[in-house]
Amino acid sequence: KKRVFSGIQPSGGLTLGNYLGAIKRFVQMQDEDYETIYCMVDLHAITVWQDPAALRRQTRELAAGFIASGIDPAKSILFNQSQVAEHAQLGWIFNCVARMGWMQRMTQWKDKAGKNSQNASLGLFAYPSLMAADILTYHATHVPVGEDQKQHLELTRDIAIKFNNDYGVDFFPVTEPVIEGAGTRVMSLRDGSKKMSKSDPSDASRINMTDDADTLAKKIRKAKTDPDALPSEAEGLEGRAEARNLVNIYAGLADMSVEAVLRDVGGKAFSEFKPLLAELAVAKLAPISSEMARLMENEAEIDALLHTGADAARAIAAPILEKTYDIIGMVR
Ligand code: AQP
Repeated sequence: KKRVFSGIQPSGGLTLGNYLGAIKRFVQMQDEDYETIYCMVDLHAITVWQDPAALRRQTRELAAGFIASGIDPAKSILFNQSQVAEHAQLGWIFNCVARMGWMQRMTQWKDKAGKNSQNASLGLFAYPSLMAADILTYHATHVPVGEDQKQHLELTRDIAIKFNNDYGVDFFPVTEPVIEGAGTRVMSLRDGSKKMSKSDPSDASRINMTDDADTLAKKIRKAKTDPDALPSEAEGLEGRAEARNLVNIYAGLADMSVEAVLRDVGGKAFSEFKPLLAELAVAKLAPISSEMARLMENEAEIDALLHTGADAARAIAAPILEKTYDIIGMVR
């Protein structure tokens, strides 16, 4: 059976990038021919400092965001990473498989560690190795992610292949990234060359899933654009990063292709297009954010769901970890 695993960090509030790049596809895959496992990767979040109270709130809010977006805990396994110790245990083994040079080439490491990399946490450096463990401790075959995670998924494949070669086994699957649709690369509203991110210091750069209608409309109105009208064909977006981004967002929210959106809005000025985009964003996101707020009123219920999800996840992960220990020669 095809098995999907993917995760999101509770390192802040959910953004439209997380929704269009990841969660929307998670929901679709749940109703396709897959077994689906979705995780709040709290161990990944602490690779940069997290305030404990904020981490707790963000983890529950992320769980609420998943459910409000359509993840059904009866159909998918939904839990937070730290409740299933197998992730960290297999992560250690993969730290011994992966090579320093592989990690040094990761662009997310280079971006997040910045110039002062001596001061970054060891966990931030090893992030992709733990991510490989997240996926492979379930023998997941498919991983839906945004474009920015492509390099980490290639590294996951390299780790699986090296492990299998080192030990002469055919044990870990070589996973397929699932990077599809218009929303796989949602960019900052202030800079079309930067990805929209939870941790961007400028709130105006992103759309949060919890933004109210007025805030949403204002952010879209102020989004950076160029002075030209929208083209009627996709080639006309070449070299127009901000225009392309807003059209992609529209396409992602409306479940349309970029070509179909441009057939409708080609020739319009941004002053006409932006209100249409704002109206669509409010229509799609307001029901999700109000459902999130409702779910957040009952934290005990969220915690219980995550606990149940963790039990189900562990039931898959534990035998795979045991077999891994056996392959590498650990006495049980
Ligand atoms: N801008 C984006 N466009 C499309 N997909 C995106 N994703 C994130 N941003 C975009 C996808 O969301 C999933 C979860 O990401 P994450 O929370 O694990 O980490 P991230 O990619 O580092 O996301 P952020 O928002 O930028 O968080 P911070 O600021 O904490 O690093 C992934 O599938 C990702 O591709």
